[in-house]
Amino acid sequence: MKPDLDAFWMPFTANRQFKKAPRLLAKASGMHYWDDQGRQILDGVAGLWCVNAGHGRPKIVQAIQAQAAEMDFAPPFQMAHPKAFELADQLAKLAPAGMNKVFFTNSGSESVETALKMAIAYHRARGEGTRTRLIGRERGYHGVNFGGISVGGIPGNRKMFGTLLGGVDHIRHTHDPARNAFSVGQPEHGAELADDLERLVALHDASTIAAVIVEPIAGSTGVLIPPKGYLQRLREICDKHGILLIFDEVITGFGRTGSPFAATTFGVTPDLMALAKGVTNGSVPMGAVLAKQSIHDVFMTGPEHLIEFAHGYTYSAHPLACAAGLGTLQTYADEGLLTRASQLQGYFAEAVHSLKDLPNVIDIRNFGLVGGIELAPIAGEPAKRAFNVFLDCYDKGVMLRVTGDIVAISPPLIIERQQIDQIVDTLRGAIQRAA
Ligand code: PXG
Ligand code: PLP
Repeated sequence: MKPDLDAFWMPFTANRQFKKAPRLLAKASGMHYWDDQGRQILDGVAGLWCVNAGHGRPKIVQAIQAQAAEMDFAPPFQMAHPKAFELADQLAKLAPAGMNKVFFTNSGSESVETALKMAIAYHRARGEGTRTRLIGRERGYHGVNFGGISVGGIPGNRKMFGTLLGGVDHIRHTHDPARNAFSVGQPEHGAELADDLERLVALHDASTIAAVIVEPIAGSTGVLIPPKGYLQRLREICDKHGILLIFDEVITGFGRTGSPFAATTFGVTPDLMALAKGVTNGSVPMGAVLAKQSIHDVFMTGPEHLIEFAHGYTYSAHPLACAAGLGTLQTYADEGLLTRASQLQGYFAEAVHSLKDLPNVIDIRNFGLVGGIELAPIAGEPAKRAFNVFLDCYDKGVMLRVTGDIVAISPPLIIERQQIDQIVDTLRGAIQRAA
């Protein structure tokens, strides 16, 4: 029995195309989905970069069920419940040293807005209220709210929505196929692209800049891996000018790069970190911002009965999300999932780079358990070749993501080697058929 598809205006979807040939998922377990016809589909993208421990994990399911029965909701303003503190404590222990304050949100987009507001308010609270400017990066994705699309660097996500947030500028992206195509892991060339921040400092003056926000690895715009030394250089320039560095780790968080966070993998500690997705394994919506103690402490002045940071969501630290988060972190710990990508990345890299000689493959990029395969567009029809590959793979039982003419792979971290082979073999056939 098919539902009536008319009313649901689907997010980031070609609605008319979809409704002519819907792809309906009905069930999920471990590495797989099943569609409404009972067909099994291997999950090559962890749902949407979020189901890092695989689907239907018992500790997460049980935690949500028990919490729903015990207490459905607790107001987060001037009230709280114990699991919020427990989860915050555990996240702080996973985070890079010093990032030990946790502010809960409900999505990556909300985490981004929260981090941007924290950055501006932080400077004001410490007496440098001129630092209001926010710097993003071309090809950045920071969710879909106004702050996020303003610092974001995806023209298609920005152009329909007016003048956006004022006082925003962008540094250059790091994608440089002329020098770095088919790099295995971090590209050699491009650390100097971080110096583009110096250009904006020279233009605007550091005294007007609050923060720079980047994804350590840009996911949504096609898996752009930071060149060797780039993030370190960005950190140095921020420090030199008193600018806060925000890492958007919505995709890179929770084991994707081989350690808990990209910050830990690349050895660069930001001042604020935006998280979501993997914090609950995608099971209940939740996001979080991790902040350095020193940032938090600036707010903790003034009369004690007054609210220090005028921000928060009705569903911040929602009991179901906190329960799911605790079950998720337990599952990651039990199975060593936050470092599993470091063991599999050699095999994964070799597998994805085996697609190198196929027709129209113009670049392959990888790090940890994330891969991007860039295809030459069909003349006059950008994004169509990769979309055809996506549809073909789905038809053959493998779910992937495409953005433009780039195919992204980011499987659950429980993946086995033969499942990596299945993804790559299916993709090989689809790329050949799309020639
Ligand atoms: N920042 C980053 C770096 C993200 O990848 C968000 C913020 C927003 O999170 P929410 O939970 O508000 O969606 C994301 C989300 C894709 C794709 O096609 C990626 C995301 C979302 C939708 C599609 O790669 N990432
Ligand atoms: N709009 C109205 C009218 C509200 O009362 C609220 C919250 O109380 C919101 C929006 C914000 O909702 P949320 O806290 O879920 O982000």
